[in-house]
Amino acid sequence: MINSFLASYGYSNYTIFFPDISVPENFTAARVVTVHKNGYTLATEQGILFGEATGRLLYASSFDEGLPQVGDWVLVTLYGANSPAMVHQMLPRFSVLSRLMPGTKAKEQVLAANITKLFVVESCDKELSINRVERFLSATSDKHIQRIVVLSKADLCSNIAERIGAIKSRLASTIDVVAVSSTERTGVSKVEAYIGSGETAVFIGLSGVGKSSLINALLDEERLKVGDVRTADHRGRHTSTAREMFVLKRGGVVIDSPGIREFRLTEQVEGSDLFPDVEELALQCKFSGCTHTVEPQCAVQNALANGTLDSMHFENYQKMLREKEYYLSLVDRNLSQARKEKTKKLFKDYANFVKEKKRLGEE
Ligand SMILES: Nc1nc2c(ncn2[C@@H]2O[C@H](COP(=O)(O)OP(=O)(O)OP(=O)(O)O)[C@@H](O)[C@H]2O)c(=O)[nH]1
Ligand SMILES: [Mg+2]
Ligand SMILES: [Zn+2]
Repeated sequence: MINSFLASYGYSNYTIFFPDISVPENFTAARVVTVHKNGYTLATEQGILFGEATGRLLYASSFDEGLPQVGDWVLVTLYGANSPAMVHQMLPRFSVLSRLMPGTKAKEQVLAANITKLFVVESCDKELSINRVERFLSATSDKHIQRIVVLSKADLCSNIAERIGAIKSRLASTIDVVAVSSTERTGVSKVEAYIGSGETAVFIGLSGVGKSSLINALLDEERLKVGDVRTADHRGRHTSTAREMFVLKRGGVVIDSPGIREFRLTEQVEGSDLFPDVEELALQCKFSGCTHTVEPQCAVQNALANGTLDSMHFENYQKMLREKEYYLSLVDRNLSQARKEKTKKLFKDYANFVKEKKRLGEE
């Protein structure tokens, strides 16, 4: 019998993908709800508990599949409400949402694990960018993850049908498009209908598009902090700062995430018309490959120091450059091969763990 609290976090759904999963005696399965600096918020059969990774897990993860992320199922030992649970082993993942770490070729960063739905949120209070929608959609092509486009803030535009039509005509017919207004609560139930009991959905999109507002509407309570109109200005100040998981009343799990923009295409960075001031300054740096960080006689650093260059503006420029690197690393690397190897490795690790515990139990 699966514990009902774990079931509400999708454990039954998970075991459909891995029917042979076995939990050694004295251990129990738990799901990572949030990742903190020093540990995890876990959904366990005793409710929500704080958990810490064992030294063995920390050691093992530093050079292979990485540490558990939001959505991961793990094997834990519980010590009651007043002591942290110990996280011993990650269980295999049936799907991941990941990105390559900006600026590195080899490192993949898992954003969420064991998900079945990906909602790409694009807001209607701005000009529609189908390119951007496509880039976010390209975050995964996992066959276990259905992708849906959400046009948010439908109350703020008058041409919603036109926008839906424009997106539909560009995208594959397998990708649905729904319009919602979280403030007027229209279309919210359409989103909810995609998230079956035991399923896990992730919401991604630029900062300020209304991801947290939509999740609040789905939860029917103001659980998540929402950005005020002034700060939601797409300049990199995120209201949500962590990926976090919530259970819907009618079943199903949703993961909120901070706004991300890493699926930007390189053409938009090169020859971008957004940063002519920085580009011009960069031409005046003493060294041609100047990174504008530690080099002497750097025109950019000088301009920042005397206030003629806005530091927020420059930060944004640097961020865009990192994204360009990221994009370049994406196109020349066989990500799916690396992913397959990782999945295999994780499964082997888990199987070894179970075998070892079983042997110890028999001794
Ligand atoms: N008019 C209108 N405003 C909305 C709607 N949904 C969200 N907003 C507003 O948009 C702003 C940003 O909303 P958030 O939900 O914080 O956006 P977010 O995508 O979670 O942003 P980050 O956490 O920074 O990634 C807030 O001021 C919301 O009140 C909507 O349906 N209609
Ligand atoms: Mg948010
Ligand atoms: Zn410089």
